[in-house]
Amino acid sequence: MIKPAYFFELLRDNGIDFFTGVPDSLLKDICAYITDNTTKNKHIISANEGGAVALAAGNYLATSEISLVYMQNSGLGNSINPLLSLAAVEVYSIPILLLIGWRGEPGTKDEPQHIKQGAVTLKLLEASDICYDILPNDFEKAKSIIEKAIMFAKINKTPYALVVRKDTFEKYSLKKNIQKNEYDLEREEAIKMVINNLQSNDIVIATTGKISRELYEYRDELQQSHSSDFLMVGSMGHAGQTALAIAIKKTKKRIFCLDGDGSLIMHTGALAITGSLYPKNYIHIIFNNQAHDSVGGQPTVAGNIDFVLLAKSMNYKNAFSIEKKLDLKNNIKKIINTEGPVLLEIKVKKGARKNLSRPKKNPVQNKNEFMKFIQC
Ligand SMILES: Cc1ncc(C[n+]2csc(CCOP(=O)(O)OP(=O)(O)O)c2C)c(N)n1
Repeated sequence: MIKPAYFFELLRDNGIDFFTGVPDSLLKDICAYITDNTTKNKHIISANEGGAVALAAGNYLATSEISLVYMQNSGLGNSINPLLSLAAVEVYSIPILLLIGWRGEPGTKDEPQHIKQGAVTLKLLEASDICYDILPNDFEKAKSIIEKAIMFAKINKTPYALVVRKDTFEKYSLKKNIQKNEYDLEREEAIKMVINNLQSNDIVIATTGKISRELYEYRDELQQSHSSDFLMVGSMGHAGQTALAIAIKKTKKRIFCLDGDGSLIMHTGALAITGSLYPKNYIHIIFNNQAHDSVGGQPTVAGNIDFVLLAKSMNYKNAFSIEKKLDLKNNIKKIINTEGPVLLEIKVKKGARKNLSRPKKNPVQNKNEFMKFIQC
């Protein structure tokens, strides 16, 4: 396996001193190493993968230097537009080294949301005329491939991708931002408190990552059905808009979107669309741990956002922020009964249970049961 330190130093020796992207579980060790060993202006965890490509373009325009853009292959879709209409040789011709975590690699076992993406990852790169190599997990073999990739990108002024398989990087634990924040609520506990206050016909749409997994486990623990919950296991950042469309079609039901701060930041503009439609039955709950907790705990910028102000400016009817367990306990009923669209930010600790399982129902079963539930 490749030591993150060796990879990082090799990039630096080859002129890469600007790093940006959205964290990925397969890249969590190298992402953590970059976070720990760069200053704020040299490493930007972007809102989404397209933003990372745009940042890399800006860095090149300002410095003539190539950047590293990292992402999970799930984020390739977000990056395709700026890759093809900004960085491509036919447009502005910008050198970028892409580092892409290959979830769902054919022949490996992975979650359903990664299967299709994994199967078409190389084809998407080929269709986009982006040259790539699969990164060997032996540093000596990887070294020449990395050097060649950077050289190719620089000479041809083009994006070049390194595709990263599972277990390519050696373990490295994030040192910055590891302290649990001061909040007294665990996310899982906060989810339970919300669920305990729902009625049997309420609908829940949950975002990508551990929020959906914790919700799923809690329904099992309560011996409740999962049919009122739609788990957005993929398509990070879009749970709010799926919830919105359901809310405007199912006006007699309350629709709860359980969102994460990383997910919300990924497509924040969607809040304005929700606000513009005034869905009275829409309750948007953000579990803000200021991190991409599900993929290694890399920080988000959510510690500096006033979500109440943000929601109000986006025309949400009501907005609240809670950070104390007791306040949540005492106010949750009242808050979820106020007129929507409502945004509730719950500030929670980073971290999750180590033994958290994954949904046992597949997405199509989830969809079918959910659609049946919401017809009633
Ligand atoms: C488009 C896209 N980019 C990246 C990922 C990888 N990913 C899965 S969950 C996650 C973090 C989500 O963070 P947040 O919404 O704050 O929830 P938390 O994990 O902190 O509960 C990321 C980056 C993804 N699934 N899709």
